[in-house]
Amino acid sequence: MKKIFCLLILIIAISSCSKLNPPEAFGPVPTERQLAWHEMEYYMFVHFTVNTFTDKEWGYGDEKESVFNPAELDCRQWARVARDAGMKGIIITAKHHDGFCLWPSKFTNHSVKNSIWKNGKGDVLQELRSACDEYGLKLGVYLSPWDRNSSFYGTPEYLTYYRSQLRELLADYGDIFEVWFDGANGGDGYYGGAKETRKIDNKTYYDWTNTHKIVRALQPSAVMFSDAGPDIRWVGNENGMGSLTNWCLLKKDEMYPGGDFAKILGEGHEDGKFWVPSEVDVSIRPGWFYHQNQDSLVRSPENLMELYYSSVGRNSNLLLNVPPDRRGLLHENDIKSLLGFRELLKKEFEKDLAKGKAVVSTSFRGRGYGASNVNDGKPETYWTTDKSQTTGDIIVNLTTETEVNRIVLQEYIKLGQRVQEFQVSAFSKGEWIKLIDGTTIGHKIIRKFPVIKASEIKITFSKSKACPLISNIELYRAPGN
Ligand code: FUL
Repeated sequence: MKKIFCLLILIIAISSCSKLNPPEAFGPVPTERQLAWHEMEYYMFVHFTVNTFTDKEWGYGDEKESVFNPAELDCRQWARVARDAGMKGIIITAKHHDGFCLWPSKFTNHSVKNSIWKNGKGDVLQELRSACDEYGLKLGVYLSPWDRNSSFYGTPEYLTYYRSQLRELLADYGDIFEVWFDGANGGDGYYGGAKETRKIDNKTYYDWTNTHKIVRALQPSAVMFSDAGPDIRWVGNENGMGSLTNWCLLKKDEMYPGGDFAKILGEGHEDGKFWVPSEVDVSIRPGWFYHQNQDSLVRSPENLMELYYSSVGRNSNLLLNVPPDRRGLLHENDIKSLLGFRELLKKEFEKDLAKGKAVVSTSFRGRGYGASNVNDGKPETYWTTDKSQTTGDIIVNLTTETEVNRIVLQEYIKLGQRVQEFQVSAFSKGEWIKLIDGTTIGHKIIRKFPVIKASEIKITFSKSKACPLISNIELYRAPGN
C-alpha cells in the first residue's frame, strides 16, 4: 500500500513538471553574455585620467605624464562604495581621448609608468581588478578609439597600436564583463607633436569587425558596447533618459559608431534582426571627470531615483559615472548621494504586494504556463497563452483594498521580446480604472502611477508579436503619491 502511494506521488510530481507544448523563440534572442548583462542593471562608470588633474573634459594629448599623481588612490574605496550602493560592477576609462593609459602599456610612453605616482610602478587597472574581486564586482574597460596623443592616429598603423593595447587589457586583467567603445572620433590633437586636425571616416577607418574578433577570442563572455553594438547599444543621449518604447532589437548593419542615430538608439527597431539592448550612461556630476567647482552640483538621491526610473525602469541598464578626485578617492558628496539613493531604493521597493496573492488569467497555454508563474519569484517560469493567441489578461487579487502606486513587469526574454501594447487597470470602488497605457516591456519596466486603493490589478496584453511570455509582476506602495 505504502509503495503504491509513493508511486502515485512520483507520477503526480513528474507529470506536474512536464510542460506541454512549450512556446518557440520569436525573432532575435539574447546570447548568454547578454542575458548576464541584463541581470546587472546598475553599475559604476569611472572617468579618471590626466583630465582629473588638468581640470579638463577632453585632454589634448600633450599633458605631461607627471601631472597624474593621485597620492591617496584607493580602488578599494571605489569598489566598497559601489558595492554598498547596490552596483554590480565598475567600468573604467583605461584610456580616454588624451591617450594616457592607466596601466603601464608596452606600446606607449604616455602612461602611468612615466608618472610620479608610485614612482612609475603603479597600475590602476591591477588595483581595480583586485578591489573588484574583493568586493564581488565585475570589471569593464573603456578604451577610447580616438587618441589625441598618438602620432599614428589617422593612419592604418593606429589600428595595430589600438589592438595591441586592447589585447593587453583583455589578456592581463582577468575576466572583463563589458568593453566600451566610445563614439567620439577625430578632430584636433597633439598627435605626437604634429598638433593638427585629423579626421577619419567613422564607417571604415576602425575596421571594427576585426577588432571585435579580438574581444571574442580573449574574453568570450564580455559584451561590447558602442553606438551600434554589436552587443549593447548607446541609448542616444547622456542625460539618463531611456525611451518608454524600447526594443532590445536593432538593424545594426544599418548603424555605425559616431553616426547620427539618437532617436533610433533610444527606441531600437521593432523589426530589428539583432538583439542589441540599450545602456544609459550618465554622470552623477555635470562633467564626466572630476572638477572641484562641481562639488556642490552632485545629483541628489531623489534625482538618482528619477534616473533609475528612466533607465532600469525603461528596459535599459544604468551606467552611472562617479569620477574620483585628485586624491584618487570618490568624493564625500558623491558617496553621500549614492548611499542616500540606495536607502531610497530600499524604501521604494520594500514590500511586493503581489507576492503570495492569487493570480488568474483569462486564458493560458496549459499545464506549466499558468498565471501563478508571474509571482512565484522564479525567473525561469512564465505565463503564456496558446500559440495562436497574442492577447490576454492577468489579474492579481490583492484580497482587500490596498494602496498601490508602482508596477514592475518582466518578459521572459530568452524566447524574444514580444509585447507591443499593454494596459494596467485597478478595480477600485466597484469599477475598473485604467492606470497606464504602455508599449514595450523587455527585460524589465517599472512604472509609476498615482496612489490608488484597489482590490485587484489587471494587466491587459493587447498587442504582441507572438503569444506574450510574462515571467514577473510586482506591485508596490512607494512612499509619497
Ligand atoms: C563621450 C566622451 O567624449 C566623453 O568624454 C565621455 O567619455 C562619454 C561617456 O562619452 O563620447
